[in-house]
Amino acid sequence: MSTTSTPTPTRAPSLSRRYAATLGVLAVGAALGVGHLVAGVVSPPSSPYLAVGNTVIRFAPAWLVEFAKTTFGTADKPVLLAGVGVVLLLVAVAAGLASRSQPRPAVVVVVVLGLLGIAAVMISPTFSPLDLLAPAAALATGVTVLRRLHALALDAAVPPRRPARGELSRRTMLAGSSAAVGFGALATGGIGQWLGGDAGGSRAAVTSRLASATLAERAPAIPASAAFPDLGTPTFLTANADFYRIDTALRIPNLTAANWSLRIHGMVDTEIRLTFDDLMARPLVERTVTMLCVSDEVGGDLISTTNFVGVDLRSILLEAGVRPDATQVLSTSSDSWTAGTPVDVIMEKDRGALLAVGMNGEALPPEHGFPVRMVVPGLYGYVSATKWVTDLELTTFEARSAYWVDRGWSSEGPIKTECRIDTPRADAGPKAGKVPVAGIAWSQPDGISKVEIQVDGGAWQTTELATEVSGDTWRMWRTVVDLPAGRHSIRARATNADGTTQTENAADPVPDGATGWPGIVVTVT
Ligand SMILES: Nc1nc2c(c(=O)[nH]1)N[C@H]1C(S)=C(S)[C@@H](COP(=O)(O)O)O[C@H]1N2
Ligand SMILES: [Mo]
Repeated sequence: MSTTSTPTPTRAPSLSRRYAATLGVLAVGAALGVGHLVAGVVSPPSSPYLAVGNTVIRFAPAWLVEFAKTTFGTADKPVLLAGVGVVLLLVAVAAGLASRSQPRPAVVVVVVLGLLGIAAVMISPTFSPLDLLAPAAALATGVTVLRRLHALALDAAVPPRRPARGELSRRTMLAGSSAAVGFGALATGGIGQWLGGDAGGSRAAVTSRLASATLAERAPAIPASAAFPDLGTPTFLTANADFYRIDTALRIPNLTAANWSLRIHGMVDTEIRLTFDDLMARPLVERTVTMLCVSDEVGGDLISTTNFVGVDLRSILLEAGVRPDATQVLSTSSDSWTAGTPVDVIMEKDRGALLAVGMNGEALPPEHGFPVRMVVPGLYGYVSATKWVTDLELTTFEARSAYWVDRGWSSEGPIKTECRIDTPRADAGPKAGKVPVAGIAWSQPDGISKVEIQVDGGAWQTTELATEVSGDTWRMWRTVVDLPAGRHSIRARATNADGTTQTENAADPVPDGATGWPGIVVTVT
């Protein structure tokens, strides 16, 4: 606010239309530029511009996405991002025009935009707390620029006064500051873009390479009878955005296909180094796998299923020539997380261990390991599923220990036979009479042969199993029970392909996976 008083003001000073609009654009532009720069250093997708753009794309109505795809092809995303840019530009101009005499309306708009940026970053599937830095810096920059330039501009708008000798005229100062802010916005944005690399572009390129690749082996189609989503079980394949996520990464590694490589070394006859192109030049196979986290509690949801596409890991190790005394494949990610996998499990002919590059027809999402992760069906993720994998060392369990093993978890992590009750939900009050009961069960890699339930401590009753897809995936089950009004307890237990029933002993996830029969209590009305 100007403190200069004019002797007889005819009107309160106000900015010209042209400058007011410019001011709005400068403030929003500086905010986005600084946000993009901070994001380039911390985590590229946390750029408020990209975060808002990606959120719009994520929640855009299907018809709009379809229209963008058919009209712009692979340029659909840049076009949508440009659209977001145009909307922001219009909002910035309007905010500026609403603030000719007072900065307040534009400040409110900039704060609201800033909060939208923060919200977009927070609901992104890749969110981690450090990601708040970029939108917060953007908000602070936008408000500061707006207040400062507005004050200067009001000053310059009062009737001209002859500058004292050696003093810059207010108009010159305003023009200089505005130009500096505009230049700064472009420079910070540009540097942020350069620092952030082109992970998004690289992912899109890998997705289109996968779309046109010929697969040497396709996963069998998934019949509709493999899942009962109408009854409340998950869909058979988990959408990438819903796939559970576990990792220690404070920020998602900023890898591209071009800057990725994998070294296979240690107790091998021939060290191998693979670029992403080397990997893609090998036969690509597709495998449907249910992944599970060892931290999953009985009844928990750290379990998901996807169609991975990748390269058979065993064939690569055969080429390297694993020495007979090597017992462990120690895999390391670009952010130095490690997992230790038994060599003999990876080398089982039917195990199907993969270096995966795709998930459900797309490149791996950044938060699931783009560009390459390891996958070993039948083992918990912490001993097998290294994301952003860049190094495989053949060694022994005595010589090296992996991240979670150093923290008290077991060095071996085969997935245990388990099941879960999805329907009825414990908090749902089904109506008395025929009540559907359904859920999932798993026993990788051999599969499930039976799931039984028990109502109120009575006799165990066999349920109907869904069509089996493979032993490496979950299997849904369902039944209907007659329940009178009142409280009822339901328990379930699964039996694997060789006839072993999961243990009743309730155990915590530490050190090698939870056990126990899942149970719910429902109130029937
Ligand atoms: N680089 C890296 N890879 C990792 C982890 C990690 O912390 N860092 N966590 C592992 C664990 S414990 C699990 S359960 C799986 C989870 O994979 P997802 O996030 O794709 O579901 O990744 C594994 N791979
Ligand atoms: Mo895990």
